[in-house]
Amino acid sequence: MLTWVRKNLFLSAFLFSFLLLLAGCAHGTESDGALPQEESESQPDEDDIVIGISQVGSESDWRMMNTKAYMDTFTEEKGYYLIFEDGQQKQENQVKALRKFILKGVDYIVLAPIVETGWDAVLKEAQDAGIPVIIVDRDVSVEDESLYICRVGSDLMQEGRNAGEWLADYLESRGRRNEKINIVTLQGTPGSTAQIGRTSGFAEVMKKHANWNMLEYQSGDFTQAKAYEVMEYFLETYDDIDVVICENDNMAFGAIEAIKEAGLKLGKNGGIIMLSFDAVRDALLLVQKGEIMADFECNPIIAPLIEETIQKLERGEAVEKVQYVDETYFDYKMDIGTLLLDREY
Ligand code: GYE
Repeated sequence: MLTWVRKNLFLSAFLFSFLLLLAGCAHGTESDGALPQEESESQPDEDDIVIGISQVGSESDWRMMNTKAYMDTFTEEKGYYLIFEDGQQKQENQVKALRKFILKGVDYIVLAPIVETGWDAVLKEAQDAGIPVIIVDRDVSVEDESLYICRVGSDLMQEGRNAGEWLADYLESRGRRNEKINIVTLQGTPGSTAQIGRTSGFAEVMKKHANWNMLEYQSGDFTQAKAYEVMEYFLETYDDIDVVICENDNMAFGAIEAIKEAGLKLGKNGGIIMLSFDAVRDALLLVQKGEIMADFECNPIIAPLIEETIQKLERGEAVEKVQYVDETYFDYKMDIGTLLLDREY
């Protein structure tokens, strides 16, 4: 039987090849700074809308789905010419990509920023070049908010609050309202909105529960492999962990493997209570098994809302500065099997 790590490495490799294939179909995709062959062959049509997308990387199932949605939405048939750049989890690569988009004179820049800070200078360059920038997925923290048109993504702080509220209700329902509850958190990439929002949203609820004891926060960088190591460390260090908060599903996969290897139980019958974020398909299957108790959805399919925004801008209409996608949560009591039937991710 494949272990979770191996299974998901395999899955990631498969998805990665698939995305490479898709990316190959998009125009001008490159990763090493050299102009790819097809870029010299393929040029946008005169009335194409040229969009430069700077993506974070390919660190999680969520990200793979998020990228696929861009490819599916901004197609040639619909009159888009897409330049997709994978930042490989490094801000410097993303800054380089933005400068390249500016040089090329794209019509729109779509930026999924790995972290919130450090964007002022390059966004000013885009503004000076008259190129509208749409911030997607995570947020930026800049002095002058007119440097970008709007942000389209998730209310990541609300996701964190939802997790806290869910835990409070659950503990209450199990008669554990006043018990000391030891918690560890596997955080996402430090300084990313997904980390900041989820951590602080949860912390807000935690303040109302003096008996909740956060033993430690450690980053698993949103990846399964790193989370596996951090969870091993948590288990070696603390012998009474009640709750594990994983700030994304891939980290939950790594943490679950470490917990099982340590011979510990997960779930409602005296096991570790695991909460996660994203609600990708493989994680929902674990919710169904009761290994993840609740998963707070983060919708990766934001491309259609970005397209709607671009179309509004094309018509000269105003757009909302902050636009959130709809999200919900799933827990072990729900009929996951049925809802997976018509869920895309
Ligand atoms: O939760 C995680 C990914 O920024 C919301 O990034 C996104 C997060 C998502 O790697 O899986």
